Amino acid sequence: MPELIEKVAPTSYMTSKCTTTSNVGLYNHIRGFPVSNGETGVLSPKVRAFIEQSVMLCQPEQIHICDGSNREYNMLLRLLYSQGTITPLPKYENCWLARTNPADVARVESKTFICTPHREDSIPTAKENVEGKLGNWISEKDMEAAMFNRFPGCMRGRTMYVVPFSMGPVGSSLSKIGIEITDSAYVVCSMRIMTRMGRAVLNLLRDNSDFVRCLHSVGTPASGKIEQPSWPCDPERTIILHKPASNEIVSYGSGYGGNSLLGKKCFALRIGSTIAKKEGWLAEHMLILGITNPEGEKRYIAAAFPSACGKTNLAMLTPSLPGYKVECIGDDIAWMKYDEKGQLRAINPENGFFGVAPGTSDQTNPNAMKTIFKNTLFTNVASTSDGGVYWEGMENTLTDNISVTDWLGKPWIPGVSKTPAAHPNSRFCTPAEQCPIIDKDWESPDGVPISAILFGGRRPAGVPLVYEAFSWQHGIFVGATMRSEATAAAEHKGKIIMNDPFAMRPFFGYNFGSYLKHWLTMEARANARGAQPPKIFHVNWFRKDANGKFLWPGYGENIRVLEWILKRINNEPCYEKTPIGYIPSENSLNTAQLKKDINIDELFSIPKVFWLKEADDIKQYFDEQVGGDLPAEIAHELNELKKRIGYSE
Ligand code: GTP
Ligand code: SPV
Ligand code: MN
Repeated sequence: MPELIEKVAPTSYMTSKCTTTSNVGLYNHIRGFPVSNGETGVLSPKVRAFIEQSVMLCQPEQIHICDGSNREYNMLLRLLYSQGTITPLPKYENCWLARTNPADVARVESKTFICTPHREDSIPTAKENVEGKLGNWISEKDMEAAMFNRFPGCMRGRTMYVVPFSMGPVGSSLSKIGIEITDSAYVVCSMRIMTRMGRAVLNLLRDNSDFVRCLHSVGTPASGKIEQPSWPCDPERTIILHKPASNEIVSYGSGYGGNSLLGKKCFALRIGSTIAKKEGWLAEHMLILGITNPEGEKRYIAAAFPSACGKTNLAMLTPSLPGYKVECIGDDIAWMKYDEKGQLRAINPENGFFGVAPGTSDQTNPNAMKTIFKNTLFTNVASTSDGGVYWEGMENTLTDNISVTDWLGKPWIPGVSKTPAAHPNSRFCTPAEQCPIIDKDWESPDGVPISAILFGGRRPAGVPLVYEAFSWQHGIFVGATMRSEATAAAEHKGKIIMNDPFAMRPFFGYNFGSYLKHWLTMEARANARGAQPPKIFHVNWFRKDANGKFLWPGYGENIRVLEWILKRINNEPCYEKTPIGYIPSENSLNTAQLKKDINIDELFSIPKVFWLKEADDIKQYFDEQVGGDLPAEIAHELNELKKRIGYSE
């Protein structure tokens, strides 16, 4: 039983509010703190202990145990409205807009830590005098100190919500349970959309089984002054801590997305990847889609692209090619495990989409547009005078009689205002079941069979539209060497090209070198069951021409790339070998009815000078960032790549 919170709360804080220890009021108090909602009688000893410890540490005004009902959701929306956190969007059905404190708009990777006994359990050993970029480690002592400096009394005057949630369908053998304790009603409402939340989950825990302990507070600045009472936060002291050994997550200071909806990146990826390593499966930053070809053959594909690089869009793609059908299982996270036949199967552990708003339109992602205009919480988008939302990409929805208010609440004039109307990381939080192309098996407890894994990113130069890895091991090298332009999803500024292996750089729960070794074992796991692992591909929708224009139209046209991938899954000989992998052979990528000015040759060119430099950069990255933790197989793949591109030292 983890005792971290108990340890952090010194005895002086451990005094309960009520002076009597009798059972009087057992059903409406926990350690003397009033319970405003929920029965305490159904709490298992472990759940009760977690609440008791958190209550005594955080000293809330009252405790609300969430049941997940509509009544509760509506009550919390009313509360958020009365506090000025959200405003209604009367143009749509049950949609709301939250404007955050402008200092709390994205994940904060520099303040995210993994706590293990030894640094090398969490992160690779970077070269001397080089800043490690593959995660941050914190010692147990420092984690305790960080908590002690922030949490005692942090919920005074606030309600503490207890949010029992399931990642994956309630009761599925692939699902995992967590409890998030938070002082943010916005977080509760978002968790209700993004996870299966409420009484059914508490009931599952009645056998006193374990769960992931998630403690969250939006915090209060050390000065005591809350800048924006409608969005309390403490950006200066924001910290996100994970302790895989005891399945604990502690997050302080931010109410935004991946910082505060702890089921998502913290649990499903960081803690999830450590559990997956132990249990022999994979927890990945991947969308899952189903694709049916005109002959009626259906395959499922998983794809890892870094944050804000196109997962939601690909997961809901509207094919431009006739006869194809795409269905969506998930847009952000995949948990994948082999079945007894050696078939990799994936579930989406989430229940909703927390998707990037800007760029979403009837032209780019019509299925998202059909999903998000009911029961949706928007954050940091712009609003319109007719009670709707607006963001970059929705230009053609504006008419002369409609005025726009930007994400900061200021008037915004199209063509005149110099700043974006919506924050580039503004998001919609919407129920997955509302997606018109949600797959009929999206909640299947057994998951769906995965036939191919895609890696990709924003590569403005040098990287072709698609290539196939030569082998599983080469595919892991391709994942390990992924790079992409930075986006607004985290605090990085500018469009620098960053390494983002497996699109997991901000989300590894353990040493990246061990992660690669774990991936390498997945081939033998399939072989041991008489099967092969899925084929691996790399895609790049973002290559640009000399004028900085995208070479590829992307979005619905990406079906052409998926079609070629389907043919390769069926082992059609529609490829040619290049130094970096297999690309479509002449005429095997369907370009019928594509706009004439698309330069396919440039899209697929593999410039030697570029790849020589890329190989150098990869070598430097591995040497500086991964060092002795790099598996020999991956170092070997780099040497093989160098040989193929004609590298001489
Ligand atoms: P996270 O939720 O942060 O993990 O991101 P995501 O990978 O789901 O990204 P998303 O699909 O929301 O895309 C982010 C941005 O990329 C949006 O502004 C899209 O319009 C843009 N985008 C997506 N697909 C394409 C494409 O095929 N071509 C181009 N040019 N842009 C795209
Ligand atoms: C990402 O940044 O990859 C997201 C959004 O999916 S957040 O939930 O904020 O992490
Ligand atoms: Mn994501």
